[in-house]
Amino acid sequence: MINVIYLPKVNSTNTYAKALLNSGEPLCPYTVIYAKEQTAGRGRRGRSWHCHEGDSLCMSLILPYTCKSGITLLTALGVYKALRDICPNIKIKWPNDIIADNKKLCGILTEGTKSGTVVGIGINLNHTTFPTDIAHKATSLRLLTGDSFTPAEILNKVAVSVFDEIEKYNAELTDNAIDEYIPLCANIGREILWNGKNGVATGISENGSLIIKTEHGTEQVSFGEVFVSGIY
Ligand code: BTX
Repeated sequence: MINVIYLPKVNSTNTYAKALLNSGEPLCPYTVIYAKEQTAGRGRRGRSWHCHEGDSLCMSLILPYTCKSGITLLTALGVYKALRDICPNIKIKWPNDIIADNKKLCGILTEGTKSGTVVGIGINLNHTTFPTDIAHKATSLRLLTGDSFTPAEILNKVAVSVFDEIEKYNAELTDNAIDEYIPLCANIGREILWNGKNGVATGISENGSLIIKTEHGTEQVSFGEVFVSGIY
């Protein structure tokens, strides 16, 4: 049973969720923060996440586990499984996006606190247009399927699926989790550019790094920025 804390308006569901976790207030298991309107959605490294009321789903799950890199990958697996029936051509873009048509449909922001981990999930539901700066790299379920979606129906599917994946693997990136992840990962087999270097992604390591074969050998990239040839 999921406990949804509904907020009509908030700056960031992740910021709210972290404050709640740190307050020490007892929380039901499977707590999700959901905001109808998010005014200052955050991405990684201080970047912003575009949200538009009625078009975006903004939610944060509170997990009673310490923050580990595998949690982002398990969350992506959960989001993928929740959305694949609605939109079969989605893929996971390591480490934190769900993509379709080589554009970003969903972003995941994982943040640790001393009492647990918050995973923020932003999904573009009903957008038909995006702000100019992201128009070339963003897509929505509406643009992909022609249908409209209510945040509540998608929230429930996604939250159940993500909590399932995290619990199934006890928040650990096991060999089985990696075996599930790899065929769904858009990076694998593609040319990767990072830090002025390039190579082909061949796998995921046990700590969630991307394994890249270069002309000089094999390298592991942890959560830095990588560019995948052909994807935004
Ligand atoms: P990221 O840093 O990987 O991606 C952020 C980048 O994605 C931005 O710099 C911009 O180029 C692009 N972008 C911004 N908004 C969108 C959008 N709506 N669709 C596609 N591309 C976009 C990704 O970070 C993690 C995002 C997590 C968002 C959730 S929403 C609920 C929770 N609360 C919160 O503040 N953040 C999370």
